[in-house]
Amino acid sequence: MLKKKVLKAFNSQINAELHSSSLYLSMSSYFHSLSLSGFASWMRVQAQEELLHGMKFYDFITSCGGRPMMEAVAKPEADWESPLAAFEQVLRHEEGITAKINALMDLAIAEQDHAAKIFLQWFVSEQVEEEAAVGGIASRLRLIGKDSSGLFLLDAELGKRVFTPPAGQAA
Ligand code: OFO
Repeated sequence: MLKKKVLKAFNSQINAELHSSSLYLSMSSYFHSLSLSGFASWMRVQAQEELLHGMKFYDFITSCGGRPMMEAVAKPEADWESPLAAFEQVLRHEEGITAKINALMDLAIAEQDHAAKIFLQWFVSEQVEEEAAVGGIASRLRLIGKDSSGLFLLDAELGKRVFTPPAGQAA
């Protein structure tokens, strides 16, 4: 059984993950509008992963006998000044998500909720990977600058990313 405070915080995290998914899908659409199909595909995969993150919280709440509650998802931006500006926003966004996950872990520790701590451990590691991946792409975009051939090479590379749903899930 989840404690009230943990249930409330986990419900808010579902909303944060759905907002991340919506933001990245909006970025995917932005990249499509620039004919950068590899970037668009990378962002679409990212959006699918965020939806899965939200579902992980949803499923954890129900498996603990709680009821997930949906809230309005904040409207994402639709346009960015450049691919670099979009990735810089993703990095800031993910740093904010990391802070939220850390706050959830602090709460689970304070409430002595061991199941929640084990559940959150996956997200702690995932955030390290996400910040590294996004920070790496932002750095490369800075190096590329206005060199369009560099941008198209990176686009081809990012287009290779595929979404692999975990066994038994088809988000
Ligand atoms: Fe981008 O990560 Fe979810 O939690």
